[in-house]
Amino acid sequence: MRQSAAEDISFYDNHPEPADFYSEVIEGLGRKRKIIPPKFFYDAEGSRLFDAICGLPEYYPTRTEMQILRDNAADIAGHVGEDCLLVEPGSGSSHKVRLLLDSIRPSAYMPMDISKDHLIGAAQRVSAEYPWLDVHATCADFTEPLDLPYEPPQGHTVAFFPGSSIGNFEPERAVEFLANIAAMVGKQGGLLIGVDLVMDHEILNAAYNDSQGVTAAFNRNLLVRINRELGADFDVDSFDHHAFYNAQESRVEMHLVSEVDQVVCVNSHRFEFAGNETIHTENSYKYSIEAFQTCAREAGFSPINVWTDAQNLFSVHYLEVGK
Ligand code: AVI
Repeated sequence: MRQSAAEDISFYDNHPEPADFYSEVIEGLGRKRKIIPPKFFYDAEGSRLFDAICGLPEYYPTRTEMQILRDNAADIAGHVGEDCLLVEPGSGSSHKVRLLLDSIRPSAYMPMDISKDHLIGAAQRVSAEYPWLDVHATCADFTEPLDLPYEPPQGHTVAFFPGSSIGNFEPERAVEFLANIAAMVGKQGGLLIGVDLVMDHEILNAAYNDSQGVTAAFNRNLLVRINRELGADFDVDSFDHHAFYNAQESRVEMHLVSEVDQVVCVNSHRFEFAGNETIHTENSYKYSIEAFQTCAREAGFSPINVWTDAQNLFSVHYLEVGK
């Protein structure tokens, strides 16, 4: 459904279902190995802490990906081709796309996010900064299959998915997500995606255990949020941040570790923790170039090109549907 949000942008509302925070927390804490999905990190404070993580000296992915985009913008544009509709699932503040817009010169840009107010504000700012660009903001849950609410009169569609957010999906879900994107962009379509590489364990461990404790605060904020929003009584300080690279699974795991035996209530539900028992809060998978290309192929894409930094920390892939 098309609604005009402001003079300069078009707005489409797919009315995404909000996640059921309460049910997912109760279900996750009721498991033998307790888990809480990482999508719940991002309340206002969690989003602020994540932005702070992106600027930390140890957290190399953000600055490395941005440098790759900056250094290769013209070459990337050459592969993406002229006059595409550029769709960005999970666009947030639409920060990184600004590194590409002047080179790619898409016929239209479609930021897509579940948070309506944030989406509209960010889309309006892009529109004001790039007066030549047609902006079509879409409020939708990008993790679900989606038909685009707007199709350009001509040209192909390319999705942009930076930040290695693909790493926070379990591998089977990552392939499913890529297949949804392939269906969304259609036959002539493409995908430009940022993927964190497998590397030296020390660099990875440092990136998720920063010396200022910002990642620890980000992890613990999940419990602060559960206390506030779900009426729980977590003693937040009695849970330690624990993050480490699991080489066998090719992922960084984040956990919250109970320092002592304790009981926590979430509303009327009671959960027992033994000392050292953990809540698994995030997996961040790392892919070699070949491993990611295998996933992309399974999802119906062909690898076209890949750009990396000199230290081989991060990769940006361009994929096209079929071929
Ligand atoms: C959003 N995502 C790609 C980040 C990551 O590296 O997996 C989230 C994060 N967790 C701890 N630090 C950053």
